[in-house]
Amino acid sequence: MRVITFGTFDVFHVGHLRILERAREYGDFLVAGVSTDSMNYSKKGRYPVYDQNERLQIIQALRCVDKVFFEESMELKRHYIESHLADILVMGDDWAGKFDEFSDICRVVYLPRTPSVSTTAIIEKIRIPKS
Ligand code: C2G
Repeated sequence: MRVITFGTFDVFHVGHLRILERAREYGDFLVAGVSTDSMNYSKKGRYPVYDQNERLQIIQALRCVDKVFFEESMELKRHYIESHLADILVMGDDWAGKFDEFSDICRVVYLPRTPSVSTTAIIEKIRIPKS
């Protein structure tokens, strides 16, 4: 079974690791789509802290990830699922219901997010207060 998941994975943390490890357990091949910097800019109005090549390299190096690619647009999800021959789409439950439209071509699974960790919280924690 081939599993696909998507994410920005900026300032990589244990919540990212856990979703990727759990996604991999749903099959025997995990493909991870890493969102591009320009996709982030158009979605959130800001660039990630780590650029897309750094984020891709980190995800690629993980034992639980078999293949990586750049996710250039949210609108291409159906194309990515099909072209990577994915049987199962796994996402964190902050996306619950959002990708149900793809259940005609694959199984769609939402897993609970790891509590108390996020890129935003880490950035806040290390931000040096301006004096
Ligand atoms: N995640 C998690 N636990 C956390 C934080 C994140 O399980 N504490 C999961 C999210 O639910 C998501 C994955 O880690 O499935 C990646 O999260 P982000 O890097 O925040 O990615 P996002 O901006 O949601 O990008 O096409 C969809 C986008 O590419 C998803």
